[in-house]
Amino acid sequence: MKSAVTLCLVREAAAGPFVFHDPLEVGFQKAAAAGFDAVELFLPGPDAVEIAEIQSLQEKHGLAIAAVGTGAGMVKHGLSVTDPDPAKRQAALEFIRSMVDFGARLGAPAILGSMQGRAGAGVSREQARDWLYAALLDLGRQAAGSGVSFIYEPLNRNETNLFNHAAPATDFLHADGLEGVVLLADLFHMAIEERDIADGLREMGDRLGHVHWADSNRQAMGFGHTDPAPITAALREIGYAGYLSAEVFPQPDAETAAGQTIASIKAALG
Ligand code: LER
Ligand code: MN
Repeated sequence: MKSAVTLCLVREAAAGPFVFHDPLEVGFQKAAAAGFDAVELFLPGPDAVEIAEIQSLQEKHGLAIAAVGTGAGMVKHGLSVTDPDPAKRQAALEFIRSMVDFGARLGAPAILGSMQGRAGAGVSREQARDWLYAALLDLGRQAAGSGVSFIYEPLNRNETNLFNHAAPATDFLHADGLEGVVLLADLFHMAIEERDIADGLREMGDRLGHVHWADSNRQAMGFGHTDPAPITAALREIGYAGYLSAEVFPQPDAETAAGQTIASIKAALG
């Protein structure tokens, strides 16, 4: 397993659960200084930064790109793949497609989290799940064609009513054509929703593709009340070899959150 830390350049998400909210160069420098293997990027869109600029920072600081988030499509443009308006659904899909392409050029998968939206406002859960399926089918195939996976993230009940739990989300991904889609286990959402986080990870099994390494209060692991020991045991048991990525608040400050994350990952992996 490898370590990663979130770096956010989206102004509308300045108060969001991302460790670094610095200009790219500073964020890369801080991530490398803290000892991370990779950064997870939360950018305003596919044209916010030149690929060559990111690649040169990667080379300079020895960092991989773990994943790219797509939440800016929601927080900046109010888009989701389950919006009742077909034009907005289409715009959402196009935004995510552009982020899949952007991520693939860096060898990184894109994540569908908040842009999944929710049922309600005249949209049944069945209808919303059908639209989600159609989006994942398209995005999973696009990603596979570019040599990367596509990541779907179940969220807690306050952020979506589509999938809040590991087991039904895993069943959903077994549908025809979704082979290119993997799951994101955000340990903050799972601390709210799962009866047992480790069992949830076992449910995901080989469909687990990414982990947001966060404590129960969305601070760095060790600053809340989640016990990481059974979680890392389950990750080992299912043969997970991906990233443990800190999507947490910069509390009490970014450097302390980053340092605590690295310490918790070292302790967990022994
Ligand atoms: C949102 O709560 C979240 O966990 C993000 O990773 C999704 O964009
Ligand atoms: Mn997350």
